[in-house]
Formats: sequence, structure tokens, C-alpha cells
Amino acid sequence: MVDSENQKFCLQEVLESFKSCLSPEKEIYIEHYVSGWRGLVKLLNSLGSLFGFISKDAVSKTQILMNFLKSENGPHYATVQSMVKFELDNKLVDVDKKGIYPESGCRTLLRLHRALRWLQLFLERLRTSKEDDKTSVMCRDAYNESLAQHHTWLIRKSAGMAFYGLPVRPAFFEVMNVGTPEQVVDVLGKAVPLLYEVYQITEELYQKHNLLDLP
Ligand code: 1PZ
Repeated sequence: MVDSENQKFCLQEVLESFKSCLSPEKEIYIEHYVSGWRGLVKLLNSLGSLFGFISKDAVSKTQILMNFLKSENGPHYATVQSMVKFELDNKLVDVDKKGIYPESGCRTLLRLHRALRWLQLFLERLRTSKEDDKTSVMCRDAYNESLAQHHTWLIRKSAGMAFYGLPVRPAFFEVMNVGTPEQVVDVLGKAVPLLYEVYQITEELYQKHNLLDLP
């Protein structure tokens, strides 16, 4: 009973993870970043098998990062900043084309980072939506504005089909598991700027090191 409750998605919990991923010096702790994504995967899983291929990819990306964190180089993977420095200093990143490091921490985190932009755009639409607005349209518009440009035709088509399987807005708010629609809107109002801050810090770091197009 308690365990199944723990498995349930809760927007508040995801918010807490992304909150704790910022250090006072605005470094991003990978452990909490990953745990934010793990929380989101719970939401995806509760939406049914249509979303399985998305959740599988998100899990695999978080697993790659956790494996680095647990490896002997773990301390270098404490924050996004230290990871970037460590991997670049030691030439552990395929910069122009795929080579011997197809699963570097930098390129793996970049995929989640791009997805974070989608999430922020989607949640902002959700926050300002009206009761009859379609979640599938909000999701699609946010996707087309962000992640879609990094995806192949096949993935865009599959994602587009999955979006039609999203629950309607009131049901989606239920899944968020934070209470009344007003409370959901309230938590979203806190979540969106926070996700934006985390996104922006990563974006600037990646830009500075020319990492935004890693293969
Ligand atoms: C609530 C609705 C959920 C909709 C999710 C919208 C995002 C659609 C993403 C479709 C991803 C399809 C699966 C695999 C994609 C990979 O090819 C890419 C690039 O990785 P590479 O092939 O280069 O290793 N992976 C990604 O872009 C990362 C996608 C992570 C998506 C996480 C979504 C979490 C959703 C949270 C729900 C609120």
C-alpha cells in the first residue's frame, strides 16, 4: 500500500527535486536533476503503454548518468559543471560526430536538457489553459517549438500519435496529484520559473563550451 503510493506521481515531489538540484552557487546537482526526471517518468508510466517508448528513453538516459555518478569517477559527476569540465579536460566527448563515446555524460544530459525546454513550455501552457483546452494540442505545440527539431521524422510521428492519447485537462490535473485545479495551477506557477532557471543555467554552460549540437 505504502509502496504503491510511493510509486505514484506527485508534481510537488518533482518540484522539490528540481529545487534541490540548484546549489547556492547555481551549480546543478546531477543526482537531483536525475531524480526530477525519474519523478516525471512515473507520470509518463501512469499514462499508459502509448508513452512507453518515451519513458524507456528517459529511463535509459537517467541510468547512464546514474552509472557515471556511481562509478569511480563519480565525484566528477556531482554537478553538470564538474561533469562538463571533467569530460572535456579528459576528451571523453564525441564533439563532431559519433565515435568512441556515444554515451558521454555531456551528450546524454543534453537530450534531457532539450526535453526540459519542452516540459517548461508544456507546463506553462497547461498553467494558463482553460478547462476545455486540449492537452494534446498544448503538448504538440510545445513539442513543435522545442524538441521536435532535434528528432527524426519517425520519432516525430510516433510522438505526435502518442499525444492524442493524453488525458483531457481535468483528468491530467488529477494525475498531477496535488489537489484542486487551483492548487495545480499554483504549483505549476512555482515549477515553471524553476525549470526555466535550471534550463537557462545549463543552456549558458553548454553554449559557452560549444556543446549544444553534440551528436
Ligand atoms: C505528458 C506527455 C509526454 C510527452 C512527452 C513529449 C516528449 C516526446 C519525446 C519523444 C521521445 C522519443 C523517444 C526517443 C527519443 C530519442 O531519440 C531522443 C534523442 O536521444 P538519442 O537518440 O540521440 O540518444 N531522446 C530525447 O529526446 C529525450 C526524450 C526524453 C523525454 C522525456 C519526457 C518526459 C516526459 C515527462 C512527462 C511530464
